[in-house]
Amino acid sequence: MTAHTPGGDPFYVTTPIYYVNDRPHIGHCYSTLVADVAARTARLLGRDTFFLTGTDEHAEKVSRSAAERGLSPQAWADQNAARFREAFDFMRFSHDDFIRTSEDRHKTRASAMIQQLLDQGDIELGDYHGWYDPSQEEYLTETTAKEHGYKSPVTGKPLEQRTEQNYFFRLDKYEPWLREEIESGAVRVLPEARKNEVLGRMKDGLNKVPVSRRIKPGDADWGITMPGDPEHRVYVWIEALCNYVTAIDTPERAKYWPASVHFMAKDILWFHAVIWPAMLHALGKEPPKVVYAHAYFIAEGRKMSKSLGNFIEIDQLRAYAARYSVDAVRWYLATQGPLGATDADWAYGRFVEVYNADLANGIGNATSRVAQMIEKYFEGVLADRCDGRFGFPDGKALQAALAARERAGNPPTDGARTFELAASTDAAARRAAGVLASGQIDESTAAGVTLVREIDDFITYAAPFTLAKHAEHIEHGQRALGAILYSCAEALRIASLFFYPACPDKMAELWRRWGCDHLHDPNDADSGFKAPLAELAEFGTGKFSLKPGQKIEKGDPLFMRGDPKLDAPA
Ligand code: ME8
Repeated sequence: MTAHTPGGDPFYVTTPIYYVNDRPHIGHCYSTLVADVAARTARLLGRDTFFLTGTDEHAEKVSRSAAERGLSPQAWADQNAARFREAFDFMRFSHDDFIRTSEDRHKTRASAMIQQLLDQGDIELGDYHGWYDPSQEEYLTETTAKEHGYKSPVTGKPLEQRTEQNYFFRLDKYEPWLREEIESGAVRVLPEARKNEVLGRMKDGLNKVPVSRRIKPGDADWGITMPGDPEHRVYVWIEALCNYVTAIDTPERAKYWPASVHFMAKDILWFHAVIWPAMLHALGKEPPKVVYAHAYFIAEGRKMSKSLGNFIEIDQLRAYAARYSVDAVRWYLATQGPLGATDADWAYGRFVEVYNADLANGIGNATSRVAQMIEKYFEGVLADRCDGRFGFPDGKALQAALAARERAGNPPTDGARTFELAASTDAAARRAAGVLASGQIDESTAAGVTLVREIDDFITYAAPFTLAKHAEHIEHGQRALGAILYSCAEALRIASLFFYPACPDKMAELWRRWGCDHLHDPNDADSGFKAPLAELAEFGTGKFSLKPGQKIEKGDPLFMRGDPKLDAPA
C-alpha cells in the first residue's frame, strides 16, 4: 500500500488480527492507530517498514454468529472483514498488508508450522480437562477460573467444564529459556508493569497448552484441520498467532523477521509474550523484540460492554471526523489513549479541549499567524534565511525586534533571553527517534506540541507585528523581520514532521502550502520520505530547509476551532 524510503534497518510492526464476528470499534481502531503511528514514525526515521494488520476468522463465535444469520461462515467473515478494511482506510491506516486467516496463504503456512511442531514432538496428544471460556475461545487455569467466579474474566459469561482429547504444545519445555528472554529484555514486554505481571504469572509454572479441538457432529466446516488427524481442528488462537509469520513468508519480505513490535491490549498479552515466543523458539525462529500491551479505552467514564450498549463504534468516530477531521480523531487516540498501564476515557468534553489546545490553537493557529504575516509583510514570499539563532550573524534579528518593542512603548522584556530554535528542533528529533525502541508513540506528538509552544512563545517575545510597524526606524529592521518570520516558518516545517505520524493529511496540506513537496511525493501523502528525519529536520541550512524566495500560501485554518457548547457528534 505504501512506498517506503529505501534502505534503513527493517522495522516490522503488527496489530492483533481482529475477530470478524462483529463490527470494528474504537478498541480495534486504537491498537491499529498505535501501530500506524509507530509505522509512520519508522518511515520518517528512514527505516524500511512493514506494517501488518488483519482479521482472525476461524473462531467458533464467527461460525455461530454466521449461523444465527443464516450465512456461511465465509460469507459472514467476508462481510465483516470488508467492514474492518473500510474502517481502517477511513482511519488512514498505512498498513502494507491486511491478512485474513481464511486465505490460502495463511492456512498453508499455519498448517506447515503445526506440522513441524508435531514432527519435532513439540506438539503431542493427551487428555485435557478444564475450564473453558466459550466467549473467548480459551481454556483458563483453575486459579483464574476461581478468581473470576467461574465466569469469563473478559465477558462475564459462564465458563464451561470441558474434557477432551487434545493435542498439546509443550510450553513447559521452554520455561527456563522464556524466563531468561523476558527477564533479560531480549524479548521486551512493555510497559514495565506488564512484564512484571507476566513474570509473576510464570511463577506458577508453565503447563502444556491445548492446541486443538475435537470436531463435533454439526460443527461448521471452519478452521484448519490438525495435520494428520482429521478429527481435530487447530485451536483458533494457535493458528491466529501464525499470521505474523504468514504475512512475511515471501522472499522479498523475509528480511522483516523477527517482528520489531507486536502491539495489542492487555487481554491477549499472555498469548503474545509467552506462548508465541516459545512456539517461535521451538520452530527455530527468533522471537519478537518487543511485545507491547496497552490498557483499555473506556467510554465517558464507563467500561464499554455489549450489555451497556456503549461501545464507541466506527460510526461514532466517523461523526467526530466529519466535524473535526480524521486527523483530529487520530490525534485524540494517539495522545489521550491508554498507552500505559491504566485505562483511558473517550470523553467528548476532553476531546474538544485537547483538539483546541493542540491542534486548532496549537499548530493550526501558529501556521495561520505565520502565513498571514509573511503574506502581509512580504507578499507571501520568504525573504531571508536564518540559522535559528536570529543573527546575521550575532543575534541582530532579536535585538532589532526588542528595539521595536521598546519604540512602541511596550514594557521592557528580558533582553538576555535567547531563543535557539535550531537546538529545540534537534531535541525534538532526538525525542521522536526514541519512539521505536520504547513503543511510546506519544513521544513524537509531544515533541511536536512542545515545539509549537516554543514557536508561539518566540512570536510573543519577538513580536514581529510590532517590528513590522517600526521596521524603517530600526537598524536592520526589515531584514530582521524577514529572518524572524523565516525562523517561525522553518520551525513549523520541522514541527509538522512530529505531528505527521498522527495527523498525516493535515501535515501534507501544510507541506503543500509551505512548498515542501521535496520532503516526499506530493501526490502521495503516504509515500516514503526522501531522507531520514535527522536530515529532514535540519534547521535553516539543510537540504530540505525552506528557501528564501519561496512562496508560503495562507489558506484556510488547518483546524477550525471547536465549540465545547455543541452537543457531541452522533
Ligand atoms: O483477541 N481498548 O481479537 P479481538 C483498547 N482475534 N483496545 C481494545 C479494546 C478497548 N476497549 N477492545 C479491544 C482477538 N481492543 C484475537 C487476537 S492476535 C493473533 C488474535 C483491541 O477482536 C486490543 O488490541 O477480540 C485487543 O487486544 C484486541 O482489540 C482484541 O481484539
